[in-house]
Amino acid sequence: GKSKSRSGLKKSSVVYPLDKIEACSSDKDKFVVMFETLKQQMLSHMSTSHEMPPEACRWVGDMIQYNVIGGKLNRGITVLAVQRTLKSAKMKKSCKLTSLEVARASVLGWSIEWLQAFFLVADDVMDDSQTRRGQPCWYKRPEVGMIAINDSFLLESFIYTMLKMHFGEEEYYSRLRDLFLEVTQQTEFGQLLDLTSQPQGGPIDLNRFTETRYKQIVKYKTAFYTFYLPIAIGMITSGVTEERAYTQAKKICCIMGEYFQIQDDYLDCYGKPEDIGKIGTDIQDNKCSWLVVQALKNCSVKQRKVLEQNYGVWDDKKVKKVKQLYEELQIERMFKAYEEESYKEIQKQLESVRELPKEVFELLLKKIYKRSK
Ligand code: DMA
Ligand code: MG
Ligand code: MG
Ligand code: MG
Repeated sequence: GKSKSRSGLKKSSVVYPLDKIEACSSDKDKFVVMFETLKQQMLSHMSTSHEMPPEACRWVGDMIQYNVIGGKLNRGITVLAVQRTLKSAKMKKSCKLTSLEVARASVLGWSIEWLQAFFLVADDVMDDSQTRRGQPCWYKRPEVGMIAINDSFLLESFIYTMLKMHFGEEEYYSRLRDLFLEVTQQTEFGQLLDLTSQPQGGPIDLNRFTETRYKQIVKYKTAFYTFYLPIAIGMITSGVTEERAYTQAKKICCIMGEYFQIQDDYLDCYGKPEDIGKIGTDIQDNKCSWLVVQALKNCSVKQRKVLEQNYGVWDDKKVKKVKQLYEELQIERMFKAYEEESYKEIQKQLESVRELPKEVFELLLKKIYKRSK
């Protein structure tokens, strides 16, 4: 039959492992089942539509396995939860998703996980990181090195292969694709602000670590792809068309994203590597972290000098001095207080949600509140 479109992507022949999905009880297990199918589809896209030799396919298969798997999958699984919540709201009773609905929502969930893998592979190169998800960063592997840069591009490109393969015929296809493109660009703007918050090579300018700058960095580098994207995807595929609903979702997601990145900054310094799967680098990397912004807001002239002389250097002794200063200023206690307060603030904001069921956001909030990884 007509199994190939003009672009060479197989569409009407797309098959979903529905039996395997039905055999799983949890969302997470169902979601994971879909991974193997997608990986195989991307590999056969390479070999069948683009004449890539077996060794190239093997490289990409290993690369996908290494970088897409191993995270918490919160973003991906959220797409399933949002889909179910919006279906229930539409039917005015609580309902389940069919296996086909689960499979298709999982493709979109995995697209976010692929996007995240793309960002992380590149982020680790740029941040000089050593480990990620409890293993060496991809670029740190001797056989990889700077090939990691092209691998990150490939991870991104597969998102659009998956979207077209599975959703190319939907009327909301272009809206979906534009959302991914837009969120990717926003995240890259955020990375730009993150990477250029200090002048390269020059002396450190602590005046640039302001609360305003901080908020802008985290909104762009984290909030859009972590919170807005999974929710907006669920909304698009559920047929939500009122712009007001998207605006409201964006607002709440930005507040939650700020909270989430402040946790990430806290964990960079105080998290256990065995919990967070990575070794912190924010002090060495001269990052505009929430911790340094708080330290600057509360330090004496003398303490500011300590920061000036020790922040932003790959030297364990200097890192230790910065951490000692954080001790003196009780930054850890300030974080705990912030966490409580922010949680209450988010719940207050949720009270005024009208355009969407509150559960959409509550599910996400429950997953991240007081997280240790
Ligand atoms: C996270 O920044 C943002 C993106 C887009 C990956 P980060 O460098 O703080 O992340 P991590 O702490 O995981 O390296
Ligand atoms: Mg990083
Ligand atoms: Mg970074
Ligand atoms: Mg971090």
